[in-house]
Amino acid sequence: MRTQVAIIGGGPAGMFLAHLLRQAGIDAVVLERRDRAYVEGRVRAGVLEQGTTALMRRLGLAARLDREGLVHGGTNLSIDGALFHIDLAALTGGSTVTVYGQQEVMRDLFDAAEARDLPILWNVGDVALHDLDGARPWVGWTGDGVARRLDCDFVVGCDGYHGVSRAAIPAAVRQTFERVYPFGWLGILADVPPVEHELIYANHERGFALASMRSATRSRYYVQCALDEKVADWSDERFWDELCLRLGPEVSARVTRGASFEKTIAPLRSFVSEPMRWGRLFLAGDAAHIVPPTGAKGMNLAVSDVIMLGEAMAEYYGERSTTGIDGYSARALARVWKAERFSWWFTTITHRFPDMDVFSRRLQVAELDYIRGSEAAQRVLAENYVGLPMEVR
Ligand code: RFL
Ligand code: PHB
Repeated sequence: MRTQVAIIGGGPAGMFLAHLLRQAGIDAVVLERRDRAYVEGRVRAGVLEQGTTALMRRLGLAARLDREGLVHGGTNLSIDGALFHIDLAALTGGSTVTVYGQQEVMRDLFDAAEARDLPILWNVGDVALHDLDGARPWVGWTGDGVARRLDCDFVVGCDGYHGVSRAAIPAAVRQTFERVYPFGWLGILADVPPVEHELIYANHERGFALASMRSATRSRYYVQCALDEKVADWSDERFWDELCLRLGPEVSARVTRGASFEKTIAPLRSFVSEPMRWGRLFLAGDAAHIVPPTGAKGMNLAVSDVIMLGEAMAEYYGERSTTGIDGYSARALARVWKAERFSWWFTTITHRFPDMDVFSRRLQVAELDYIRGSEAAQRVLAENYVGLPMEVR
């Protein structure tokens, strides 16, 4: 079997890239370790930047997004129960974000892939990348117990943080940068109306909380928890009590409680692996970098990576120019590090750190109070939150 671009992983990075390449007339095959139901079932991102929604429109994937997505012109911060609003649209000259779950994005990507006959190989095992430093790379894998081979011009590793692609770059070439945070997020989904029509990022003495949503009737809430805690320790009642404490009496009086139907704990991490290209291998999305979810940047970063890579490949096949692919790593990393910085900063001002003394707490409170009172500070937050430009050259 032969194709132009072998894409490892059928998450947001891999599937957006597959659609971008198809639009540019480039052949690609996606190799995904799991099945469609599994990938579509993962409850993850909730907030799309304008660059992401624009790409969905450009790829003809936005019919449902335009009907069901919740456009937010603002967001809220809260400090020890006192809420204040950040008018994202007014501060950024009209930019908004859209609440539309990653599960919905995946469904739209897969439905369109089926309609357009984009080749996706499901349940592939033992993916191994070969001859990446030569002109004829190939991917080996097993399907139905049989060893198989895909020859290609390029391999793109879109296989997430736990994938195999990153490790195919020799250790002598690869540099990694990492911060692991001493806490996680416990998240639930419940079919109850959201407490507020926009999100609330809450810093409370007891820890961070986030009020988000998936629709007018489905809420997504998170509370910061210790890393050694177990989901089983958190009954729904305990979760709602803790959430309400952290949101403060005024907001929590409006919280509608209900049975949760999803409850998971996710660790928080900042991580970057450089470079994002080695020979004929390119990395995109979580395979190359992770951000803590506080800034809602993870999936959006995967999208900006593949926009850059899609342009670079179109240049290569269209004009036989290697300028784009040669510049990909530096160009992508410049944007990645800005999102890393923002996500790290937003996490540090909103979370309770175990080693925090009174001085650090006072600084945190002062920083949030400064944001509340300063339009300049709010603009910096807003510009980053709605997303830095995803350049289309
Ligand atoms: P993914 O989604 O991990 O997809 C990788 C795919 O590769 C497959 N795979 C393999 N396939 C073949 N062979 C192998 N050896 C393979 N190994 C792995 C996997 O099965 C999978 O299908 O990476 P991708 O595409 O880079 O996308 C990244 C995003 O999923 C991620 O950044 C976001 O979910 C992060 N995230 C958020 N992002 C946002 O933009 N906004 C948010 O509001 C937001 N909230 C979140 C989040 C992530 C969270 N968790 C649980 C980590 C909230 C949470 C709680
Ligand atoms: C979510 O709705 O899952 C969500 C929203 C905002 C974030 C992270 C997650 O910053």
